[in-house]
Amino acid sequence: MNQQGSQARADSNLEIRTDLATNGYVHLKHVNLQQYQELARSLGSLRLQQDGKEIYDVKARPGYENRRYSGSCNEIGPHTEFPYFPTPPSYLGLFCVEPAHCNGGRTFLGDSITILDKMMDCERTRLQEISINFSSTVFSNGEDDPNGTHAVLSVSGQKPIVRFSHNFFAFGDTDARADAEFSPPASPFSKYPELVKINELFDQCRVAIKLERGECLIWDNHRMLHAREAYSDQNRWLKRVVIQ
Ligand SMILES: O=C(O)CCC(=O)C(=O)O
Ligand SMILES: [Fe+2]
Repeated sequence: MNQQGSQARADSNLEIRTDLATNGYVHLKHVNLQQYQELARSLGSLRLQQDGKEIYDVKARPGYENRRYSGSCNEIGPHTEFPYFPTPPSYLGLFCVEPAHCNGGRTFLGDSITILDKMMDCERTRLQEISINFSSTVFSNGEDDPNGTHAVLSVSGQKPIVRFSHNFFAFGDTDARADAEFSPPASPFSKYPELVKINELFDQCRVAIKLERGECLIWDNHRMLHAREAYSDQNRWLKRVVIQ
């Protein structure tokens, strides 16, 4: 690579980091898989995902038809990724190999700074006290425990970490079955109105992004909640990175 090329790359990397810090996410167009991976690695180390690899295919596949999960075409409610980890990944990325050629399949992002701003002081305090034993019956990478008890909002570090899982709060599993009963009486949503409020505020403030081929999204997973709309095109194919 010549010096000019590397300078241009450094400039654009700085711009991306600034956008990430300001908006909580970046949506980039005209990137290839290698550029996406390089950018991801410049932000941190890539964590092994449920298939034991650094780059995970978000694509419908047999066995998950009945799950609100990345391996299905189903809707997934607002969540942050891997809330059960002692420290959830800092960033998440999605690169589009094949868009959904149908209605649906948009990725939604909602900023917890905006959401928490619309809540009352007592509700924000309560979120720091609500301790959830998050767990998944699907996730396994052979390294990390898919169980962990954490506050929904932790502010002990340099910047707050939000942990949220509509699937877990409504159905008791971060990768819940699609036919699970909604909000059984003992569910966190039934117990804690603050969680229901976050869910409603997410719907009001979210941005909707339909990824096209060669586009990627990278977002701050401690700050942004994400969700996915149901779709029918089985060929929709994204590549996800989890950056620590
Ligand atoms: O399919 C999507 O747009 C996102 C799915 C998701 O929640 C994830 O891969 O973490
Ligand atoms: Fe997700």
